[in-house]
Amino acid sequence: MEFSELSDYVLKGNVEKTAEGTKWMLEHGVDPLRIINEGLIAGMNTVGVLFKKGDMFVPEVMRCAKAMSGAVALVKPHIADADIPSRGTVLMGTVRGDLHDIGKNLVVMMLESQGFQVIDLGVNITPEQFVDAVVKHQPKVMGMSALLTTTMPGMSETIKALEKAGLRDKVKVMIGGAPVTLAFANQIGADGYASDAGSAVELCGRFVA
Ligand code: B1M
Repeated sequence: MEFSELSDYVLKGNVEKTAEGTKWMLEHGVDPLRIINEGLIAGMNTVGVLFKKGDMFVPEVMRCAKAMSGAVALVKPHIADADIPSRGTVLMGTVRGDLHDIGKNLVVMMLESQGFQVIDLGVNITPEQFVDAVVKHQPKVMGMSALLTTTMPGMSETIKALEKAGLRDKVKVMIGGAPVTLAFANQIGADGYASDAGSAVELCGRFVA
């Protein structure tokens, strides 16, 4: 089984074959991170290209997302290390109006595997919900994900809401998602930007050091 075959199963939205291929790779000792990066994410990247060109439509993309999420759930136990002492709490959510959660879920999984306690608020999270959760959980880091250019302003609004609530200096703000850049993070006053799940873990590590 090659990574390209696994990518192809994701691209075809074949939930069963993606799961079977992932299990096969795990059983044959393939590095779980390579399964995610070179198999599953590679497949989703091609989905993105075809979706943009109008060669794939929302129902098909949803099936691909289902195949990917199912496979990520299979990989998760092979990455998590329950014995690592807690490095602090990270709050995570996808911003208001945005339902994309595959990337966020990968970041959550990687953070948990590296000893962070993660409170995942889910998707479509309003600035008020982020602020309430910061009050309730007092995390060291608050992470916001956005996949749509139209929902990115929700990140800036959430930072303003934190300022208004007098909480801005109590929590580090990390942002990410395909359309997000370091320049945007600087522009809206976030503390950091991560381009992928591994960088998000590194950034959180620096925040809590
Ligand atoms: Co959507 N979608 N989608 N979609 N979708 C995009 C984002 C799009 C780029 C596709 C395209 O046109 N090429 C486009 C956005 C265009 C734009 O904004 N300019 C788009 C669109 C238009 C839409 C709809 C509007 C389509 C419609 O209805 N007409 C609609 C919007 C729904 C909504 O949110 N309100 C929509 C819906 C959907 C589905 C539901 C079908 C599905 C989502 C399923 C789900 O998430 N449960 C979907 C998908 C799957 C995609 C693409 C194809 C793939 C996204 C993905 O999962 N990538 C996407 C195309 C693309 O991104 N190229 C697309 C894999 C994932 C591992 O990568 O999410 O980037 P990513 O996460 C990475 C990094 O970005 C980073 O780490 C992750 C791991 O490496 N990261 C962080 C992410 N969050 C982070 C947070 C951090 C740090 C790092 O700190 C807090």
